[in-house]
Amino acid sequence: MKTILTTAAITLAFAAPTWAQMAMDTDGDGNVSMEELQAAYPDATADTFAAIDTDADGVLNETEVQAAVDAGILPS
Ligand SMILES: [Ca+2]
Ligand SMILES: [Ca+2]
Repeated sequence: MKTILTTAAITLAFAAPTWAQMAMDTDGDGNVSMEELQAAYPDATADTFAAIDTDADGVLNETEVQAAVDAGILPS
């Protein structure tokens, strides 16, 4: 039973950044737009968005959001 609980806790920890992305992606297209970022984080600026959008395609994918959470740019 203890092993099952530990595994569940680890799975939850790894899933958290994905939840952050899905919470922000309000139109469900799989990416977070500037508008969606600012809806979740009103203090986010265009500079913040550009810092997270490392491939500069104008939207934030799951990898970019997770990197931003890991770097402390976005709260997890
Ligand atoms: Ca979206
Ligand atoms: Ca991007």
